[in-house]
Amino acid sequence: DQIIQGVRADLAERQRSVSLADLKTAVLEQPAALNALAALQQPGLAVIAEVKRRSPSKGELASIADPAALARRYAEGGAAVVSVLTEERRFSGTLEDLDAVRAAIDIPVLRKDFTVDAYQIWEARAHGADLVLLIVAALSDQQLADFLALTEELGMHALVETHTAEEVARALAVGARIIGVNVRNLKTLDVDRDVFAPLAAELPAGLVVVAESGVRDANDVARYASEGATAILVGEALVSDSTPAERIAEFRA
Ligand code: IGP
Repeated sequence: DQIIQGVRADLAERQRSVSLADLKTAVLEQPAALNALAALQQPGLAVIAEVKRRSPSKGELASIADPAALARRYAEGGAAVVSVLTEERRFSGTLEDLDAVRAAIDIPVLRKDFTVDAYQIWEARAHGADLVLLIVAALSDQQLADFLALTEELGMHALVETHTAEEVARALAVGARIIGVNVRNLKTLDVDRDVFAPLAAELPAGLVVVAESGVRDANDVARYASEGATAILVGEALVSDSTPAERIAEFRA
């Protein structure tokens, strides 16, 4: 659809300025990826705290002058992972934001983008990411399997995002170990928290189950946790809070 078209156009431009061979060289110079799976499996509810400047549904969420400072607050509050949106057209994210966050903290970092090409996985690792997002709805089974394999070859993990029972089945079939249920429908952008429970119920124990989107307060967190979430991914509520570290600590309590 439209989002993906924009992502592909921006990708084509980056591919013209930075070759895959250049990225592979940069990957060799990176320290090894941090173990995001282990970070997400620590006891208690894990929080993935997102650096998100704007969203297509709500427009500008916060003017984030210093993504590194925000990421440090997230880490202080006890986030397991910091997510950085790098999609430019809809979310005003950049790879510079990813670089700044990577340099600021020593916990795993998720490069959050619409992955449609292996180039983006090399790019994520070249910029220090430990985890990438794979959205099942945007990929064929073959792409999903190939991208997951490449992610693991590069020492990273993948957050495999679903929104329907069919997508959950596809995520399980490729052996995803970190499965997200996004309660936001990416076509209509509507948030429906009732989407989470029935899909979480399909997931075998032992996986990391991430409730994505629509977390407003501790009540939402408690509900997702009671429905089987072992982790939550929170953007808007944290970027628009004046004390994000305290808010994360409250979510984990
Ligand atoms: C965060 P929220 O409602 O807390 O700001 O949502 C996250 O779930 C959302 O940013 C997201 C997303 C995505 C963004 C989930 N999946 C895929 C872009 C692409």
